[in-house]
Amino acid sequence: MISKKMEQALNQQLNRELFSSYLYLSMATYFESKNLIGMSKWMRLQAEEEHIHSMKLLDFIQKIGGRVILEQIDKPQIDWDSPLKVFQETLEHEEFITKHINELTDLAIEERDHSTRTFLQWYVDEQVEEEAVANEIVQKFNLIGDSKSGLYMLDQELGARIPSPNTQTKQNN
Ligand code: OFO
Repeated sequence: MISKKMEQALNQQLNRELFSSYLYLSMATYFESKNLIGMSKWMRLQAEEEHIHSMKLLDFIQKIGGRVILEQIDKPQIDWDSPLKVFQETLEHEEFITKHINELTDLAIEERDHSTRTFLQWYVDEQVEEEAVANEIVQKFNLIGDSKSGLYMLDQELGARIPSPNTQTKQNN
């Protein structure tokens, strides 16, 4: 049992997670066009994880007796001034998502909807991770400054990313 207000708010978050996936896919193609293959791989994985975040929401809305409404997904930005700008925007985007997850949690508490509140805890924890990782990469960019060899090494490092064990789909959990 879920209120209409909560159902609508979860559907809006579903759209945000789908947009996140779309945005990171766009960033992956930007990196690919700059021959930063490691960063492109990092962003593709990020896009896949966001897709999983959206599927978890979709499954939950249905499980709790709500109706999933798929809305239009906004067109993401396609170009950036520099690789650093991409990760700065990633951090800003994750802060924006955190704000909405917090608002959703507030609504669940206000409505005494304990199952949704418990469900949202996964996203609360995930956002801590998302912001920390994006912030760490921005700090690394700041350390290397304009160094081309630093950029090359960071590209190698980010290309070594493996899928997070924290992203399980309905099929494998
Ligand atoms: Fe779904 O965590 Fe990023 O946006």
